[in-house]
Amino acid sequence: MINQEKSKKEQINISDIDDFFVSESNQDQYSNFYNYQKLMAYYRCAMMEIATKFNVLNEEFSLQYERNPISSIKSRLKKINSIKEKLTKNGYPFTLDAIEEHLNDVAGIRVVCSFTDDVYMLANAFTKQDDITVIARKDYIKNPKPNGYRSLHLIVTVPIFLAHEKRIMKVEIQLRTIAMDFWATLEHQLRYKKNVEFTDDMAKELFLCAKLSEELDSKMDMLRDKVQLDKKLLE
Ligand code: 0O2
Repeated sequence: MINQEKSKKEQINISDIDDFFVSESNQDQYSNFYNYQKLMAYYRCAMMEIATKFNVLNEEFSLQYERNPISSIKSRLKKINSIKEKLTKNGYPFTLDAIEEHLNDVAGIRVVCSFTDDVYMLANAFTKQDDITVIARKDYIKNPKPNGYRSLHLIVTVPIFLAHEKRIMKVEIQLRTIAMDFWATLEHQLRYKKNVEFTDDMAKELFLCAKLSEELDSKMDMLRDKVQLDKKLLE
């Protein structure tokens, strides 16, 4: 069974949008508040759609090979302050249109896989689906970031079907192995520790840890091949 973490619903108050939506000032504050909540609900629906697609692929694969390619699926919705910060940083107004047009990562799904090959197998099976459109693909596994970060990132659109309309929503998907996830989670915690200077030596140590995690993935891939883990149950 996949360990699935649901994104917690952010509690926002009307005062949180006091200074927002400047260019939508023809609307009253309550409409803005309601419309913001509605847009966030659409993003949550899009995350559910994507998570279901990966759950289905996992189910099919586990029937054929008696193992789960997915270890966990996590989803998160970007917080209102981070949304505002990112728009402001990139010179956009804080409006609903700007959120939809200029932000790719309001809805984020992280799929943690067992082996590196599973990342590519799942990404290929997923992006082939005819309701998915790939907007961008960044392969930080083949080309890791200078600090050692590895993951496969996809920005996609997916339709959501509401009672009276169909909406096309953007979602950022990060696919990575357990080893990649372990490194990225701890690196994030260490790098953003408040009141502690992150030195060059620490960055070097982390880079070496990233290399170790890469080695670990390669060794696990070799072992999987040796035990012929992915021999089909029924040919
Ligand atoms: P959060 O809270 O996880 O969302 P972007 O800023 O997204 O428009 P960029 O920088 O080209 O453009 O995006 P990229 O490189 O695809 O990275 C986006 C996300 O990948 C980040 O989101 C992180 O989640 C993850 N990520 C990228 N680089 C690193 C890294 O070096 N270490 C770790 N731990 N995670 C990384 P956010 O918005 O930074 O944060």
